[in-house]
Amino acid sequence: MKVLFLEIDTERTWAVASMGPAFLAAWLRKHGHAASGIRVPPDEDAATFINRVQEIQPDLIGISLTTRQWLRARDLIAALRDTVEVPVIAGGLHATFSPEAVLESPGFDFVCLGEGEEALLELVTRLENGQPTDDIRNIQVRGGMRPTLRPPLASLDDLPFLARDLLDEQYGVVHIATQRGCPFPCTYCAARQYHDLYESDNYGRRRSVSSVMDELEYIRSTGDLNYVIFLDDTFTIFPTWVKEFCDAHTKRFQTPFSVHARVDTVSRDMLKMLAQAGCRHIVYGVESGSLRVRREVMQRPITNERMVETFKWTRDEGIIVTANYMLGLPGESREDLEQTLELHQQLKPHDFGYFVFYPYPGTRLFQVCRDAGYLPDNYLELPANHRQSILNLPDLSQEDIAEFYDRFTALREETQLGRQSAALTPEQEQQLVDEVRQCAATG
Ligand code: B12
Ligand code: SF4
Repeated sequence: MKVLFLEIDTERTWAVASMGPAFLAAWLRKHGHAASGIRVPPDEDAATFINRVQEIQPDLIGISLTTRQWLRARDLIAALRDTVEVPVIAGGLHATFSPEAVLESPGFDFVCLGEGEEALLELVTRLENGQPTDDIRNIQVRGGMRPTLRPPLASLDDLPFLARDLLDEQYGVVHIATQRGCPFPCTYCAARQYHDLYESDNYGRRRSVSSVMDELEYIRSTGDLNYVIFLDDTFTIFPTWVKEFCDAHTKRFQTPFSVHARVDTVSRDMLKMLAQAGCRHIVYGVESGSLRVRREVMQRPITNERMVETFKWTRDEGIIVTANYMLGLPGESREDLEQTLELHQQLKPHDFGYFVFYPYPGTRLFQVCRDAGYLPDNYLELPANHRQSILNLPDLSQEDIAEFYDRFTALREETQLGRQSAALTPEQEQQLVDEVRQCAATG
């Protein structure tokens, strides 16, 4: 069977396409099916998109959904199905936690809840053989009941390497996933919700170091391997795994790489080891400068002192450090946001990201916002981005949040200009400022 995956870009084209379809395409190919992907750029109109799909003539369309992608995906699929009679299945976090809303929209026949490899293969096989499709575990059918779930895959080492042709990678910058699931309870995080979906503490799994090394070796032997971005939520959980990884990577590759980490999962020794193994960049989620907000709202009780110390250790090891902040959470005040700006001055990261809070379906804070009446009635019709709040909060107005967002943008302009070692021409300065503003306008 021929499966076509769609990557729906919204306001900007991200440097890498969704990982989910690249996993699924590899799995389908391993089992004898054809799988390909197309990316729908932000400015492509529906007619052009439909023509491109028609040229490929797929037997099934697969679409991976984050909440941000949902509204555009909904419109494009409705337009497609006016012209082309092809079954459509959606998966990913948004579809998993809003299956009914997705299946009520024209053109969507199936939703996959949770991990997709085995479920999609079963659906494809049944469709190919003309068998019924209404009793497949993890697959909810339009108009059907919520399905039961099969257990998560026992070992991630059984997965074939990613189908990189779907990822749209360039310049030998490759993306690797070594784990699924995250053990932490952050209340705003959609990734965390898979643990609750499967009602299991065993959802978290990690590939063996040798499997990761084999994938890197495979990439090197078939193309360019210049930089590796590990897309795991928290690369630094399980210190023994990290040590084994660093030893193996130092011996075999030394390709520069970057990771995401939580401050409370790293030690000075681990940072030293990572730096020696080639780690050039770490992104830490700081989220808020207010310990009260981190403790009471986010369930991230890391102290400011620990953060300042860890940022210093990271810089001392010559690793570029990025901090990520959030603004506009329920229970947050202007004073809390001032504290975030103050903490930023102490952390001194090389760069930072700042994201207006959006309540993702399935998260605990989504529930809090709904129960407290902070969500507007038409929230499903509002764009899910990280630059504009959709909430009606009692202690922080949308104007307050917008004002702080602008202050973060101004601060980032300053940080970026301050990072330059050589003097810039006025044109170069303007270009840098424009880039920061463009990022803020599409964040
Ligand atoms: C890597 C990553 C990225 C990458 C790649 C994008 C991607 N979606 O893969 C980049 C850097 C581009 C990115 C960008 C953003 N991301 Co991001 N990202 C992640 C991250 C850390 C890992 C995703 C991943 O690879 N998972 C591994 C794969 C295997 O899991 P999976 O995607 O769930 O896929 C499995 C199943 O869901 C299912 N499945 C998935 N798709 C499909 C499709 C079909 C047809 C079927 C049958 C099944 C199926 O099968 C897959 C294999 O088992 C997640 C956190 C997380 N752990 O999920 C956040 C996450 C997906 N990102 C998030 C966000 C908010 C963003 C940004 C908006 C952030 C920003 N403002 O900069 C952008 C928007 C991107 C977009 N296109 O909309 C949120 C999404 C929340 C939500 N409900 O929408 C998450 C969950 C982070 C969080 N903690 O809240 N992101
Ligand atoms: S925010 Fe990060 S650490 Fe917290 S649950 Fe999500 S992925 Fe895990």
